[in-house]
Amino acid sequence: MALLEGAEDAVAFASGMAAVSAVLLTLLQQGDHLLVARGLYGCSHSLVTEQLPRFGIEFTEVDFSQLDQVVEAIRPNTRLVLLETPVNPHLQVFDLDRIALLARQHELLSVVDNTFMTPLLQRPLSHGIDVVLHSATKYLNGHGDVIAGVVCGQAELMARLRGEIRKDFGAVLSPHDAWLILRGLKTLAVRLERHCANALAVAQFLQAHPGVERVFYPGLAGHAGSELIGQQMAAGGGVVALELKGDYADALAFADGLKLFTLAVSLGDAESLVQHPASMTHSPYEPEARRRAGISDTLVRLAIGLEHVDDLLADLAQALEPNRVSSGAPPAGEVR
Ligand code: 4LM
Repeated sequence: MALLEGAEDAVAFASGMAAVSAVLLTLLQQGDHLLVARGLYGCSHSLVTEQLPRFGIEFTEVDFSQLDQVVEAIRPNTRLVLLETPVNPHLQVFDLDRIALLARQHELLSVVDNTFMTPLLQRPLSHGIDVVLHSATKYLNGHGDVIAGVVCGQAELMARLRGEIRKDFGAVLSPHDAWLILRGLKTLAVRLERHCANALAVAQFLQAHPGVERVFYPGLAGHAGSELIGQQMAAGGGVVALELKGDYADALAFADGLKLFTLAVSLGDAESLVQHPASMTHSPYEPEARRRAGISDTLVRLAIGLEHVDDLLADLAQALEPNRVSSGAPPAGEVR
């Protein structure tokens, strides 16, 4: 992973969240403040907004596409910026060159969660970012059967993560899971080609569908930050989000109506997955924070798998047929 990300070293963890928490607990102290992207994965959000404040670490949520607002949010005790790009789940893309420069100018550490891209599509360290991390649960493993995380960066920080933080907090990756990820990495390049090609076809199909209000996919012209494709990102990735025409119940009925897509959180598996951020990955958000992050009740996220694209499009077409009725109650809020 260090070679792929162009880092001095890398450290593996037992989950993506263990990687996120280890980085924040290593780089921040009581009394510090950090800036985080709106729309971060729900558990990263609750780590920052619910857990860290218990240890005297404050945060501000910012829109990293509005750098003047980011600068305004910097305080004397701000130490770090944390973002995903594209950001979970509506896939807004942020300019890493500009964010890394801004962080340097203000003596802030910059941390990028590169889970959605992998180092084959985007290498944040090459843009001047200090630390890059992954949920290896997703594309790096690729088969939906491992939970793991990785952090990449300078040797000194990695030595601290390995020798102190991971040891003392105990989130060690099992050898068998490490082996499965190494096996997954062998096919990462070919899998990503298929994920990205399928995702682009799905995004184009949805964009032309009358039942769809809006499609979010970085590979579509006009998407926020799509000009960074080819510059910062090699392709749009394998995740597509859409807003349906209708309401909360229609979004759930659509997700339930899909037959090939499994209703589940996660992404980067061989199989396509569908999830409803407001009740699943982003349920840890307070409703107001969710609204600010642009996560509406009708937003549905598709993690496009490796199936034949015709099968995916046929499944989407049947689930989007009008007059589908909701099967009832939303999934349990605890499913993250
Ligand atoms: C999901 N995500 O979105 P572990 N960073 C990012 C993520 O999307 C996730 C993690 C870290 C989803 C899983 C339920 C950008 C997770 C956390 O699940 O702890 O390996 O990764 O569906």
